[in-house]
Amino acid sequence: MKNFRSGFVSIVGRTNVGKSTLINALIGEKIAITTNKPQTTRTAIKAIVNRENSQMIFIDTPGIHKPKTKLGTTMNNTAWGSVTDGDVILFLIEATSDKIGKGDSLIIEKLKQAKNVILIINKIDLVKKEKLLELISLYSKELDFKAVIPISALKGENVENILDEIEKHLPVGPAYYNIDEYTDQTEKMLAEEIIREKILKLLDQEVPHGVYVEIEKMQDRKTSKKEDICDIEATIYVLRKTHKPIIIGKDGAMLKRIGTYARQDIEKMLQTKVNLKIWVKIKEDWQNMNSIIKKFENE
Ligand SMILES: Nc1nc2c(ncn2[C@@H]2O[C@H](COP(=O)(O)OP(=O)(O)OP(=O)(O)O)[C@@H](O)[C@H]2O)c(=O)[nH]1
Ligand SMILES: [Mg+2]
Repeated sequence: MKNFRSGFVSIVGRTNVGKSTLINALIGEKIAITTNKPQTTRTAIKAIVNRENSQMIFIDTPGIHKPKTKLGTTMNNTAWGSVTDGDVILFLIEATSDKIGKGDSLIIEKLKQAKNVILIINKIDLVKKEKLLELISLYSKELDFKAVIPISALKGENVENILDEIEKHLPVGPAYYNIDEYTDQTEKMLAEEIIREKILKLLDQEVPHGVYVEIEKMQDRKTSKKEDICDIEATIYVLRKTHKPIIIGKDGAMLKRIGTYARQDIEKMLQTKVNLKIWVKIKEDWQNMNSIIKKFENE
């Protein structure tokens, strides 16, 4: 096809602005976990959108923040690396903000080296129209955006317009991925993230941010009634001794809730019954251990 276009699209912005909610909305599948807590996303996550005349490879990134651990530094490196890397950059901000904060100023500075930057004003469901106009004029003074698109990633509002706009700026090129591939995340990675999402949603800040999840076993089998079932064994690693009883809860009640919610989501993803077993272990200071941080590095 002569006019087929393809390319990479980075989604960048401060933490919690809705980058992962947007990537899910763009592909219509849940491949990135989303929570109201900062620093939810820890690695770059790819999602592929195929259209009649184009293929776009989106990259969701960790939110830009001030790192306090080696994990934080690795996450920030991934995020900063994506700011200028990509045929098109979607720079996300929140409609509720009323000035350009320090984080956004730093991002804008770096974006001056990028090719095609589109400003996405997210969470428009939370503000009035007049507020949007002010924000558009404020940011437009700072950078020459190819377009400014107000959206609600949560409600899927105006998301299709982003695809139309990106297509205009993609170079002519072939499809890099098969049409049936929509993410680089394996089922194991997705299941680990689903478990971590439940922990982030059910518990306060400190404990979930010190958690990482590892799946040791993921195996299909037939039950005695000849039904398909997937046995999954996972371990939640916590940062401190005091965190373990919090994750487990009184008489195991919290771990049971985490397990039930995670199992329901994993069943939906795998389209099969799941038997999920979870252990909790302590790994002190893992956020500063190179051997573990490797898992989060961008390959
Ligand atoms: N009201 C409203 N909330 C939204 C919208 N988009 C995202 N959110 C919420 O904003 C919060 C953060 O969303 P995420 O998608 O996890 O944000 P993120 O930018 O990926 O965050 P990090 O991964 O931590 O950098 C969640 O509670 C979302 O439900 C939107 O359009 N409207
Ligand atoms: Mg995210």
